[in-house]
Amino acid sequence: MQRQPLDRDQRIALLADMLLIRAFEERIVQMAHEKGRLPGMQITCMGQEAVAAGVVRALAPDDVVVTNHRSHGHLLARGVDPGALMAEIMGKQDGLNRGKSGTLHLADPSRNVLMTSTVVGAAPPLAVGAAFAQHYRGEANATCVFFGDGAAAEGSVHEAMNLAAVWRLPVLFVCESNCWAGAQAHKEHCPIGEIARRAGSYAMPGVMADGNAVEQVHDAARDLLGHVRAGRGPALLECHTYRMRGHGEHDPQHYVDKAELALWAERDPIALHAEALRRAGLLEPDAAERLRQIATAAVDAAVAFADASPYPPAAEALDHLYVNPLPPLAKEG
Ligand SMILES: Cc1ncc(C[n+]2csc(CCOP(=O)(O)OP(=O)(O)O)c2C)c(N)n1
Ligand SMILES: [Mg+2]
Repeated sequence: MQRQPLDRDQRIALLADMLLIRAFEERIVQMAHEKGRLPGMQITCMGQEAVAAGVVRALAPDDVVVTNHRSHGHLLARGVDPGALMAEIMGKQDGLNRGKSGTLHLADPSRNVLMTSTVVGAAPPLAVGAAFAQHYRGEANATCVFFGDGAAAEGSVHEAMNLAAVWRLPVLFVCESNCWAGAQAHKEHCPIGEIARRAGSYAMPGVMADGNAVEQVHDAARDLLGHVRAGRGPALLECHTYRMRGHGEHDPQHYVDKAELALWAERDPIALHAEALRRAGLLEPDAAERLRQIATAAVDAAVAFADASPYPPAAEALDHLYVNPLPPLAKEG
């Protein structure tokens, strides 16, 4: 397939996206360890930025995104406002979901981010439903769903792939193979190295990409979306990457081999892409640092916005939970 190469601006935009995600997640890590600063569990995608940036930049605005518990990168790449995201993570009133989601159940209908499901393996069946709606309405767009290598062992994921294939639904399944599912290494929950090979069981294309090489991820996603949009059914993209932090910030990852972590640190997706751009003569020596400062300033502004937002009033606790709320129950007696 003849593919249009990315231009300079697109290649730099991938770097800027990854830098914003990294700056945001670094701040989450910092705040998660400040007592009382953030409520609940904090799960970051540090090290996996190339998957979010590469896949999401290949999507069209009308495409639907469904994601999982490790979702901040997907949302930021999709253009979700960092201030609204930070306020939501803090449980504030001006948060993306009025403080009712926190970090784990995020949605942004204005950007077609349908849902974040923290139930492992629940996102793919939801994506099949969204894709069924697209297909039924005769729309030309697709649904992209992110899930982990651990989730790929859940029955629901295979039912979703099977049904999407039988009905030729426009779903791009994206498996972020980050070598871990909680404290379980890949080989403890998966007998084959490449999850992408399972696509063959559902007669769909399955592609394995280097998940730390943002342009490779982007090109693979774009090619597979071409297949999906042509009405030829779903596709599976597996991105091989590494979870650089514990499962969440409560997890000191004592079970992780330090040498393995160091090896992956050398394959940092941001440094790799910046170096590729420099070698191609597209990035001046201090340009990456300037982009990093812009990302840090955006995160500073997001934190200031979130800090200034109040907590939602208790009286609103049951509001805004449903698109079409049920009528209030009639009082007895
Ligand atoms: C149905 C279900 N089982 C277990 C959990 C607890 N849990 C949350 S994340 C996780 C690991 C998921 O691993 P993976 O799918 O590889 O995603 P990753 O965390 O590596 O991004 C587990 C077991 C859950 N949230 N839902
Ligand atoms: Mg995983």
